[in-house]
Amino acid sequence: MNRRRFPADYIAVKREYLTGDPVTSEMEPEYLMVQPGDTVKFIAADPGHNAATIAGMIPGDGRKFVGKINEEIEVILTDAGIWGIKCSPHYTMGMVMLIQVGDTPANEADLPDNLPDAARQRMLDILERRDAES
Ligand SMILES: [Cu+2]
Repeated sequence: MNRRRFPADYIAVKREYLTGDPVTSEMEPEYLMVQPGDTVKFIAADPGHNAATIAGMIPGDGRKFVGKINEEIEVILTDAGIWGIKCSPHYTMGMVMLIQVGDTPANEADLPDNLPDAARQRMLDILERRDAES
């Protein structure tokens, strides 16, 4: 198992426009591994986005957070488990990421049933890419 661990301040939110293709929205990195109590900073690398927790994807006694659009926020991820993060305006387009807090990798069972289709698909893709890299 050789998963990359990103420094907490690496995380960024961006949106890419591909000529001739539908708009794609993504967060980078899409899968982040940290330890309980680590601080994660969400950087507004491109205007028009935010970072917020996804209901049903906050482990343990973790607290939800909702950044304002273009706001750079720092949050302490207290509880081990899989945190689901979304960009609120582009959630239904699948602009999401996963944060693994602690040593247990995310798997499909961590995804709630009520996710928007594009968000669920993006998360499944994220897990597949992560597995391909390990
Ligand atoms: Cu967005």
